[in-house]
Amino acid sequence: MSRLAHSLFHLLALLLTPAWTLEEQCILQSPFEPGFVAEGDFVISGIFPLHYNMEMPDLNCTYKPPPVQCNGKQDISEVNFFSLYRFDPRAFRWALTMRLAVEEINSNNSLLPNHTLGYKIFDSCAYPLTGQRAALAVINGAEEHRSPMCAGAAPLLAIIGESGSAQSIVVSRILQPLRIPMISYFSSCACLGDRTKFPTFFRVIPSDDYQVKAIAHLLQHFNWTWVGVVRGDHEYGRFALQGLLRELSGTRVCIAYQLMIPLLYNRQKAQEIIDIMRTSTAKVVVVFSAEGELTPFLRDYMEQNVTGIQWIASEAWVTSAVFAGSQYYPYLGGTIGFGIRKGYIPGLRDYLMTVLPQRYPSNPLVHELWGALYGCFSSSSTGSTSQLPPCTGHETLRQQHAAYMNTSSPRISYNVYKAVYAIAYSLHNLIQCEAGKGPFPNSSCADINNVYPWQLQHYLQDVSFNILGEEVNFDDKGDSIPSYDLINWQRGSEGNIEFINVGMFDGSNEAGKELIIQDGTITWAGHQSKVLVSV
Ligand code: TCR
Repeated sequence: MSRLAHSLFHLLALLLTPAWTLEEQCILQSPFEPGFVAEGDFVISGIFPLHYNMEMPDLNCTYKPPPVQCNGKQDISEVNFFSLYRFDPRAFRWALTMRLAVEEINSNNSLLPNHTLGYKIFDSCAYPLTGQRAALAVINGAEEHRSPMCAGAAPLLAIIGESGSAQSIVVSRILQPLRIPMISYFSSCACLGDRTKFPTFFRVIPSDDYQVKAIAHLLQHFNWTWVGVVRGDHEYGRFALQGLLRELSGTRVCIAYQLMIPLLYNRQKAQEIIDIMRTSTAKVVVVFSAEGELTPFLRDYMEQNVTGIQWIASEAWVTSAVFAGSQYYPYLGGTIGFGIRKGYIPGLRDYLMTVLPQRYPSNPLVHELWGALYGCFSSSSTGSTSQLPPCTGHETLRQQHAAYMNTSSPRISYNVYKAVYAIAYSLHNLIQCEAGKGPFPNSSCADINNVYPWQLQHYLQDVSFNILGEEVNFDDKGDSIPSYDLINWQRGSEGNIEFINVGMFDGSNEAGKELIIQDGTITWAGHQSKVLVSV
């Protein structure tokens, strides 16, 4: 095993292994990787899908199963660097955005004055099982740190995470007995809005209940009568489809077919889906999927030269930079869908520029980032036994990761940013509590030296603040304000795809007035300016 892979394995094992002794847990309060842990008066955790290649151990029980690893074997059908490491620079950007927000808050004298936020960042590997292990690692010791053995260590108060809905469901169930609030940056499944099942769950992304409403309005607006639906094999896909069926019942729109891309990608199944899409007269297809699972499907779809489909993209892929290359335009041009609001985070780009291997020589994640971005191994200090060539300084940014540095209008990073601020404002309100006028029994306030997560949750529920011109608050289900941009995939000057705003959906407007469409500005599938008929 290369030194890089070895140290990475070590880090992940450290992050993911829940079986620490109490003594070790105390030690973990000190930074285990410079840059990814910081002490503070109030500690929050972030869980991000930094890798996306979980390897399931063989469970035939003839020998002790090894631990699940985040960085599994490569897929031999796609031998390239990308599949070798399965490191997601975009998720790393989200993690860095959390760190930037914490640092900003700590240097802000009017928000949370005289107190500091600390953080710990964990990798969930983008799967429910590994997300579960990350959650166990996060909370391991969350209670024990209140014990005298770990005196002085600040307890964990909240979690920024998880990513996908399936992961958040698992993590939320684990946090529930400890009453630790979590704020997800992109779990949008309507199922998570059930407070009886997920009492500590909050999110800074609208529930898909609003998105399916918006899509149903859109289908009716363009008089499409027959549409197909394709979805991923997870809660997000399942509930979104259910919601869309609910919204369409009683309307003129009918579902021609409902198909599922299997979680473990299977070419034969994909072929069946492609054949149905090709032969059906319904040419409008709504796809509820994340970009990762859609990538192999679209590769197979494009290989067969199928055209004439008008795609309706779900929010998770409607602004996917990975599909923006010119080779996609003949197949995906004209796609339309609802995207969450973007925001410009001043300072994010400069901040990302400071994350250099020279600056963090012992941080394996930074080396991985470099490998993923430039395809070279950057460390001189560890002696390169990596499978990558050493960096010469003349590499160019790999195209599939160019989006890492594109910080002009982030959506998910912006959500992470808002989530951290929501916690900071809540803590700020908590420490401003006036003795005798507090919200707790006998009008008491929280003890600032021993704040409990449920006390923070009380303030989180009521928090309301303005950030970069946008109002942030949560309704009684922990949901945030439902507002989307309507996005259309148009041809850019270099033949590439550009994501153009052609309207909006504001779920807080009165019924019938939520959707605003600039009809004339839309480009349809096949580079047409006239809307297609789907019967
Ligand atoms: N909710 C999806 C996951 C997801 C996503 C995204 C992933 C959403 N938006 C953007 C990557 C980028 C919407 C879920 O599972 O809930």
